[in-house]
Amino acid sequence: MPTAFITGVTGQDGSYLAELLLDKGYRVIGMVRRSSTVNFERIAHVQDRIEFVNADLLDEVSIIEALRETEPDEVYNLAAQSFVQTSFGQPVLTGETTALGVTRMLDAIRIVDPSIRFYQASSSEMFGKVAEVPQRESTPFHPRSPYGVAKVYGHWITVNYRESYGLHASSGILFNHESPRRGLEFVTRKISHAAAKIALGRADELRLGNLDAQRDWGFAGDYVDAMWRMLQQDSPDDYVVCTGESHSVREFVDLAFKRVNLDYDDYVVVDERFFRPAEVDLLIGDSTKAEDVLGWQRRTGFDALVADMVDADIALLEGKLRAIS
Ligand code: NAP
Ligand code: G4F
Repeated sequence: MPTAFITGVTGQDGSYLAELLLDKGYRVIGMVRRSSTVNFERIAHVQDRIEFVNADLLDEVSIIEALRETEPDEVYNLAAQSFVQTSFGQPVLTGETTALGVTRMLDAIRIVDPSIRFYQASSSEMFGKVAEVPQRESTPFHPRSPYGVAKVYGHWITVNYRESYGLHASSGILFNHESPRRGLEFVTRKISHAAAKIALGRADELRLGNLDAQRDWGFAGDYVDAMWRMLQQDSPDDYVVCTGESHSVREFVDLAFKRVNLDYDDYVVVDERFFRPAEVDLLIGDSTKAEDVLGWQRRTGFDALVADMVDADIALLEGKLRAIS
């Protein structure tokens, strides 16, 4: 039974990845940082099958100890300060966690057991002010936020440890992926949750920023399969994972409100507070390499994703779901 070690196991992707690996028969270790309350909402349904170990991306000794104690075969580094808007207000913390945190993980692996296979959660946000359309593995990076800059660092330090120390370290350049478990501050979940609240008469407006931004949105449950496939390859490499379709925030909000038979124009207010100092206007990826080499395919389309998110938020608000899992 192989052992997988997941950082960020309490996050959206960590919860889907833990499910996938448990289903495959892995022993799953979840690295969690200390907090004053338990935040296991997304993994409550599989919590009894995960072994938890305390460590923090900001503290390399704690990571070394956690790896020594649990002896994993594969490490999936999903932990990060992952919200772009926050990275403008907390750029140093974002750099410490999202950039240097990757070095701490890689260094801990180098010290404890360099045969451990490593996955780094890179991001389409690295393409930023895009140099070509669609974006692929060879597209140059031009990040537009402290988060994007930190992810570029994390990406290149992963490549560097692969080249310098021969680590089996791969980087998944994942485009936006969403689900009913998405954090409430991200635009898709903010919209699905608000559409559900308004439909149930518990809110009467939704304040958003740039409605014209375009993203290549997929379903998180489909994307964690690509992470696992990367670590099963003989050689480490970098892969773009995306749908190859782009939609605007306006299209997402339109579809979400239509799902509850409402017109978004009656409820959406554009609010300057949600605009960013620098924006990524358009993301659309080309995942040919992941499809050809990994045999990866996405299963969920855009319309189904929006419908699932709105339906899950309605069920949550009506008390039919205790938590989104
Ligand atoms: P998420 O829901 O925000 O989860 C982030 C996770 O990181 C949480 O479990 C959080 O723990 C943990 N974390 C934060 N700071 C930490 C620290 N100092 N030490 C240990 N753990 C820490 O993010 P996600 O959407 O699942 O994304 C997973 C990864 O993929 C992230 O690296 C993100 O940047 C990257 N990514 C995401 C997307 C996307 O569209 N979702 C696209 C490309 C790349 P707490 O629960 O304790 O806060
Ligand atoms: O949902 P978002 O906050 O996601 P963003 O910035 O694309 O970042 C996400 O995807 C990245 C992959 O490309 C990940 F690496 C990252 O960790 C994260 O998961 O914003 C999407 C778009 C932006 O253009 C934003 O300006 O929606 C626009 N937007 C418009 N109104 C809004 C809002 N975003 C948020 N969060 N809130 C709004 O009210």
